[in-house]
Amino acid sequence: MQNDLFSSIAPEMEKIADGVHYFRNYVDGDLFFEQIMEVARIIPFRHMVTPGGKRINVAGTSMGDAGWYSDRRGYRYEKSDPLSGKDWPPIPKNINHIISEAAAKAGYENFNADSCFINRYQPGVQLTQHQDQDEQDFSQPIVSVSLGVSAIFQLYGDIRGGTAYNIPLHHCDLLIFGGPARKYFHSVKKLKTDNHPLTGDKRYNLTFRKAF
Ligand SMILES: O=C(O)CCC(=O)C(=O)O
Repeated sequence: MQNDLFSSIAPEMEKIADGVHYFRNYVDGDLFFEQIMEVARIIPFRHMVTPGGKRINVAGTSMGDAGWYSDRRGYRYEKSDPLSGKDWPPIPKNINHIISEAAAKAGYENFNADSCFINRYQPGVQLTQHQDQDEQDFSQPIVSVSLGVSAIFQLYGDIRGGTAYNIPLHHCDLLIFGGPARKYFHSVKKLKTDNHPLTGDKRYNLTFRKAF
């Protein structure tokens, strides 16, 4: 009986592939969502453009010592917001602690994010296939936290295209990819129209990275 009981309890962390670890319902959603609202109050979400001039449909803002940025000048990290001139709000220590602790559980000791890009998805919005390659040290993982409406995260391999491994990401889930998966191409499928009590029809994703 006891074995049945224990096997029905989901493990805290699931290894999906080499370098890819999934933590279901791991973070305190209210804590992370309040922080997103605070960041957005200081540096509002905006739609950036690609270096080719294409509007990015996922809206973004950042916190940390550096914020990921894209415009006609290219993809890069900026120490302050090029639009307002303001510094990005800092990543609160308690949030960074949660992120570092999860990374350590997945085998990434001493991960200390200096940048967090916050994505906001409206219904119908998708994130096209890309690699995260604007950071300096690829031995550091990417730690991603999802809030609100669920979405399908798609993980490919080192080469663009091919068949994706689909990972459904729900409110409060945390996903880490690093090591051999650090530069895997990935995308997010079109967000379905749905409603979440905390975020309404939106999905938010926080991507913690070591930029410098
Ligand atoms: O929204 C997500 O789950 C992924 C975000 C992402 O891939 C990125 O910001 O590079």
